[in-house]
Amino acid sequence: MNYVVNKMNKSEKIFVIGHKNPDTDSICSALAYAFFKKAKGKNVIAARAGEVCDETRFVLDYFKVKEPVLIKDAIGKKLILVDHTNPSQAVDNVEEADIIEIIDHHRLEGLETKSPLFARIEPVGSSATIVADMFFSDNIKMDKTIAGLLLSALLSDTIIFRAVTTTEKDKKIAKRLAEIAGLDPEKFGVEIKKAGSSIKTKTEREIIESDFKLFDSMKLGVGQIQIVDNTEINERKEKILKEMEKMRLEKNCKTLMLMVTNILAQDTDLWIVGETAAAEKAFKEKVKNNSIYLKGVMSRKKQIIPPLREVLLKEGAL
Ligand SMILES: [Mn+2]
Repeated sequence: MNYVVNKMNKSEKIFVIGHKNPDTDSICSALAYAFFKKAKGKNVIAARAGEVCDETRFVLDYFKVKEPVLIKDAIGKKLILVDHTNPSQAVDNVEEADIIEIIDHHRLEGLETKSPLFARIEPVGSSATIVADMFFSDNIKMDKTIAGLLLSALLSDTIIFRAVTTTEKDKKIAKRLAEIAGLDPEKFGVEIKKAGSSIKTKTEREIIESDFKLFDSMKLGVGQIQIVDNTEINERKEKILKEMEKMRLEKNCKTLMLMVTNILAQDTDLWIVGETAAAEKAFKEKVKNNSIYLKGVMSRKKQIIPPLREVLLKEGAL
């Protein structure tokens, strides 16, 4: 099926578009909302502001849907923004576009528009939740494909209902979408997340560097990789540790860590090379096989760096 191509009057074309570095919510909400507007007789085309990621590729292939058209510049275009409002995340020159609608679930920041607009912003787990709700309340018929796309986006953004942003409304809407699509949300959600977090094609260095931050004053480097199944990465642990030690020397760090974060189990296996004393104090746990297991820990910024910083401050190392 093709939800992208539109044969109506070119001059009235409206693009519905998500943010740059598009995630599954940005792509699938745009596709579904374009379908919704077309059902209401509007000439709306789904667009994207960048390349689709592995997870989204899996979803589009699964439902045999073509990716939305790529837009690199917004000058002079009529746009509906989904899944963002911040101009810094938007397609280039969004200030020069005519924004006629917004559908989003983030806080409002930094956007000015040329004219009054229709905006629907709700504190729910995904933009797809809002789009689905609009289909249901306006009685617009939704086929299996649209339901599947919206369900995928909802499951992706809420990390299969585990994210703190998940609401009762998300769960209710997901149930309805799953019934139409004929899918089991939990099982299908894991498939989506697996497809998006495979490390098969990544080198050890790429795994460590995929989300890596240096904390110069602490002589510390911390990477993070998000996975749904620890088996694959554990099989490569020795090689990854070796590469971590190499990187530690290159970057002149005392300690180098890799957070192996399982987003389903909601835990982190913290892999460590170099000095480990501060980490043992900070997390009140002995390092075994270069790791400390941390239940409930997912955030580097909130749960890893502050306790380490505190220990180093106490010891006068900062
Ligand atoms: Mn979203």
